[in-house]
Amino acid sequence: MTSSSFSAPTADLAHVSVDAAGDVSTTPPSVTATPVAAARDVSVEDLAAKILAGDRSTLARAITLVESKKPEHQAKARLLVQALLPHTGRALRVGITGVPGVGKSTTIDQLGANLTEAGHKVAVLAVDPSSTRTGGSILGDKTRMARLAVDRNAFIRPSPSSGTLGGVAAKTRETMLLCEAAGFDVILVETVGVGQSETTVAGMVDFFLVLMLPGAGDELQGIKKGVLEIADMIAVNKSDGDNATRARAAASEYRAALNIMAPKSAAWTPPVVLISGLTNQGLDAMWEQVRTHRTRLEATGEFAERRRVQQVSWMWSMLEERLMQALRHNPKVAHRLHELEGGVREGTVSAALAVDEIAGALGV
Ligand SMILES: Nc1nc2c(ncn2[C@@H]2O[C@H](COP(=O)(O)OP(=O)(O)O)[C@@H](O)[C@H]2O)c(=O)[nH]1
Ligand SMILES: [Mg+2]
Repeated sequence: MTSSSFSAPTADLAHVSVDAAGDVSTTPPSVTATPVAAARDVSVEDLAAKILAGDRSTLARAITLVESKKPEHQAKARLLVQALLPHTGRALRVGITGVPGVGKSTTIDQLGANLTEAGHKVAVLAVDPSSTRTGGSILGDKTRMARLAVDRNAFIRPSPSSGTLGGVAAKTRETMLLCEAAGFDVILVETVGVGQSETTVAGMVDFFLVLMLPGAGDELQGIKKGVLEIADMIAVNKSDGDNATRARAAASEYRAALNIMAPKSAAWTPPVVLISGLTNQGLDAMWEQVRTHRTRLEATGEFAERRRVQQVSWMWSMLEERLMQALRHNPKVAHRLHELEGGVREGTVSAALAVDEIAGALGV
């Protein structure tokens, strides 16, 4: 990468704008951009400088660049992220999951408000590949996060509205880095308790928080063992009013369940806490646990090691995605892929033979 590539303007980019809902629109050059404006708008150096200065609209526009499918936008986004890399990594990254209705948005809104009140800058990102199908649940979430939505020290960004989980996750990671460069020191990544997305989010954060509903017995049966394995803390939400007793019972069942599992780290036993996102009860104590976790794992070196491991696995998953894309578009094999897949589906070609032919055509 040369330094000149940072300032090379791409005319195309100057005309991309983002509306309030985060949608991208492209307008003809004659309407929006003078050549001067174009140069100003597209220079990676300029974007980087404005992001570092905490300019929110530039941050929003840069995230749109990251989310764009156009190869030239992606290339620009990569340069931008690379340029900002030295200014990233200072935030505490927390993933939050739980079934729909458990109170993620309510809790994030209250927790976020507590944190900005204490002087933090909070970015809320979402990884929700299902939002493609449901038409963007986060728009509803934004109204649920009424306080943060109007808080100058908070920034809410919905999940990218299309793509595979891998694609959405890659964009969320880069968005996280941009937010860090813009001065956000707490990143909350919300995800739904569906399929692989929890593991994916756990793989990009320092701390993974699982929200549970009050109620024991039956509900405990429904817990996926996998989510307990990746949880750094369980918070039983809605522990208010009539729920208080049931919440305590649930908490002891979760504690028992966690007790029989090998902890991820010798320095940290995942606690089970009782909270109410609605009434703000227990949220300070919950956040204190997040901070204690960081202090303890920094002392053992695990905190930094976890990030290093995450970065390397990020590299490999991006590489895999890129290689698969190249494979699908490779003229030597593209036409055969479909036929071979059909053969494997019908049972006329063995999977191993199909792989042999494809790999052979690629010379690997
Ligand atoms: N009683 C009570 N209700 C809550 C609490 N947190 C959320 N809720 C309610 O539960 C419903 C779902 O909350 P929401 O934050 O949208 O859940 P999400 O789908 O996990 O984001 C809403 O009606 C909230 O008002 C809580 O701590 N106590
Ligand atoms: Mg929600």
